[in-house]
Amino acid sequence: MKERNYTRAKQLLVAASCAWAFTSVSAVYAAEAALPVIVQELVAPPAVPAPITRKSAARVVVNLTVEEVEKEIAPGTRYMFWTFGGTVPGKMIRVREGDTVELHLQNLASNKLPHNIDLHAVTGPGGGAAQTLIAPGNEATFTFKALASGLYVYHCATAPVGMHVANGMYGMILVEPKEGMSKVDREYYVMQGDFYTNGAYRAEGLQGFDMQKAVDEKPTYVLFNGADGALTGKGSLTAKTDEKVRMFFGVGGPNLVSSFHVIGAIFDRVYGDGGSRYQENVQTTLVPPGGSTIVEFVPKVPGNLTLVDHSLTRAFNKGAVGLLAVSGEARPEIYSKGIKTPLPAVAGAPVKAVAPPVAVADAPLARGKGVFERVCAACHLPDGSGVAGVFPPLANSDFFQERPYEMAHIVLHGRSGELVVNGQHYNGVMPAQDLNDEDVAAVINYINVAMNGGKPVLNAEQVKAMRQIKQQ
Ligand code: HEC
Ligand SMILES: [Cu+2]
Repeated sequence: MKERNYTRAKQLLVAASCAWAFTSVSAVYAAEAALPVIVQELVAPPAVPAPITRKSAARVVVNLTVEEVEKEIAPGTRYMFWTFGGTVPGKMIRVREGDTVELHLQNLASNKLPHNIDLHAVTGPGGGAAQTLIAPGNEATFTFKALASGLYVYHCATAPVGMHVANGMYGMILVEPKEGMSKVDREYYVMQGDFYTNGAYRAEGLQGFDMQKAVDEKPTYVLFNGADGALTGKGSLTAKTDEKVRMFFGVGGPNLVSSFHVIGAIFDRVYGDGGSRYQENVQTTLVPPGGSTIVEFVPKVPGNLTLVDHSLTRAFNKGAVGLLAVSGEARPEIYSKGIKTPLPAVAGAPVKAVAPPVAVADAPLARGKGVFERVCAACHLPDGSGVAGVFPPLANSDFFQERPYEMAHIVLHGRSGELVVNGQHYNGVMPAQDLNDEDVAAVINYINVAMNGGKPVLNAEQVKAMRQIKQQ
């Protein structure tokens, strides 16, 4: 008897909750139907979709296409990337807190593998992974509500997940708070990822994926936006002095944490972990794989600011370098050019090889040698032989010998972007060297004479003239 009553009560409860569920579901559908439909504009990184100006919820339709594409991972080195939208990172999605997102994932028929998407902005098991798992030649549609504002990573979650992510299958979705975000002058979208190729760093030709290196977490490349040099040379980010810059930075991984830093800038605000609160006046911020940060700062003086993972061998030996080229008026009260003078010689101590200016005519090569050892040898090595794939040789350099005179431009203004020396590709960043005209002439002449079998090619007057012309 007791038992039957209990069962009856349960039946009633089920019936009641069904009725409740029915009305509330249809109410929800009615509300959803009323939402304006907006198709998300998708732009290639480092560009970002436009800020949201609307003040109410919408149904945002996102059409993402999974594309397996062979592209350059470094100059002369190719790799088969798996992507969301053809780019690494995948195209950024931008919605408003409370929006309903209708995500269409297409797996192109020309692809070889099944893929899916797990968005960290989703509240619910798997973040959409199960709903969107599809073989090539199919489309999956999945709808979710963006309940919480923040900057979220999305990624493929198809087994082996580490491999899909290592091949470039990640991107970010920004859920703006209801009240919107403060206005800035520039917004950029950068993601770091670790890549595992069969060959060594910058080994030429098409490279395959090395699962063992991935398991050992020993990447060949650590990159911003999927390619060595994606954000240097022609790809450099740009800003003007006093402009407010916002970077949406995330880590796809699959394995390495990033100590994200911009050399020459202090972040005014860091929305740590891509969340709602900000910290002020930050130098370096830690971003885990599958995590993000929003940094804001205002460059005050012109010059190149360098984006790095402050685990520095990743930056200088594995590719995690980018540039923000800042233009504008110099402000010596904030950032001066500096003065360098030799220390007075201590009695009895051996005299340093830096010759005083008056002795130039007598010993120009000695002066050049001194500059070389003090300044250039740190990167190009004391014998000028360079570091394969990273710092080009200055000794016996065909590039140098072709136009030794013009090399002064490189010393004066710095250089980034692709470069071929003795048949080997380089794509690094050489900072402008803060040297006076005599020293620049001396070091170029020294390199040409002592390391390339040439003759002196220029004097301080000519360097002075070259200083006025900024080449790119
Ligand atoms: C912080 C490291 C660093 C320092 C210091 C440095 N260089 Fe470089 N240099 C580089 C890198 C990296 C490149 C390649 C740039 C590129 O890929 O565009 C380069 C390229 C060059 C090139 C053109 C390529 C070649 O091999 O002929 C010349 C010339 C050169 N540097 C001269 C100098 C001289 C002279 C000095 C010292 C006054 C100097 N560099 C100091 C890093 C450095
Ligand atoms: Cu995948």
